Amino acid sequence: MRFSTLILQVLSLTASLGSAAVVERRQATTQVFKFSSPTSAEGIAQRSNGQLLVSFFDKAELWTVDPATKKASKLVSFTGATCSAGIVEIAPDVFAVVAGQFSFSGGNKAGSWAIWKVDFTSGTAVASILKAVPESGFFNGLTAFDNSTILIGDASKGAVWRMDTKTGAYSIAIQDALMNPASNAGIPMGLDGLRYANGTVWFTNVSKNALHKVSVDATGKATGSISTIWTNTFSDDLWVGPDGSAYVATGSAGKVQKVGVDGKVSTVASISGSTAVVLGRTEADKNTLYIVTGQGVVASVKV
Ligand SMILES: *[C@@H]1O[C@H](CO)[C@@H](O)[C@H](O)[C@H]1NC(C)=O
Ligand SMILES: *[C@@H]1O[C@H](CO)[C@@H](O)[C@H](O)[C@H]1NC(C)=O
Ligand SMILES: CC(=O)N[C@H]1CO[C@H](CO)[C@@H](O)[C@@H]1O
Repeated sequence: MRFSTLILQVLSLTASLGSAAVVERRQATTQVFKFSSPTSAEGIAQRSNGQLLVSFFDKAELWTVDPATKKASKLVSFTGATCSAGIVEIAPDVFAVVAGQFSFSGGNKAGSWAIWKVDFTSGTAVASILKAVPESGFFNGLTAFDNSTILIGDASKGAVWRMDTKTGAYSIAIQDALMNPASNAGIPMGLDGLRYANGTVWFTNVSKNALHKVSVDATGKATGSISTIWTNTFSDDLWVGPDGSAYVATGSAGKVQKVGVDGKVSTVASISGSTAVVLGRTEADKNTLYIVTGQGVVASVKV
């Protein structure tokens, strides 16, 4: 997500003041593609065939980017929505995508958010609404939980919803003050990045420069207290790799941070405005981290 210039300045000042303890091992990234319109890339996922999927904060569209040919094309316009966000695979080559009504000029429309289904199994992208959620505040993050459940981050309610991907049944799994927007947030967003892996829910608070994690049970409810990894670096969406390392997009902080299995934080890429990351899933790119930015860049870096 992208904040106003004033907020960005404040956040990058905070980030630069707070990053002294971080191990610096940043690498330049390689540009895969650059969007000119829409531009605020917000979510990224990869299909099993290697094609990337990209969503946009400034437009409710899903695009595909081929990392080999460096070409992109639009797959879906989510009708009735102006903004799209988290993307996650819910069955082989079937993806769920967050879409709803937000714009930088008009703000967020609570209750407008839905989870869409984009099904590639027929050979083309077929989009339909999986479930509209009238109780939604401001959906953004999205992660797989088990093979029939997703978790959805609600940035204004400060909550994680769980949804059954077969029935669309949903309820709040976790709600905590650490997920609330800061009282002075330029856009009323708290919980932004959301990723479940191996019994742990990782989340960021985008208006509080914070990364947290919490252990959860089989229903997605927290089983212990929430722990804090940092509170000094602007934090957007994140990915957790197969070895348990987390990779976090840090927007105006200008880098992608890795939280190793040992808890050590290091910098794996230098890039401005990163909003989301995903680790490649094919044999050829399993060590490649793909990054999207609020300026329309899709980039890659070896990790
Ligand atoms: C889904 O998970 C359940 C329990 O973990 C398992 O029994 C079932 O086989 C899985 N179904 C699919 C389609 O993977
Ligand atoms: C998963 O969690 C268990 C228990 O906390 C831990 O021992 C294991 O190393 C973790 N595996 C990964 C891949 O993170
Ligand atoms: C500005 C703000 O609200 N900061 C909070 C961020 O979250 C940490 C805990 O993760 C709090 O200690 C800070 O007060």
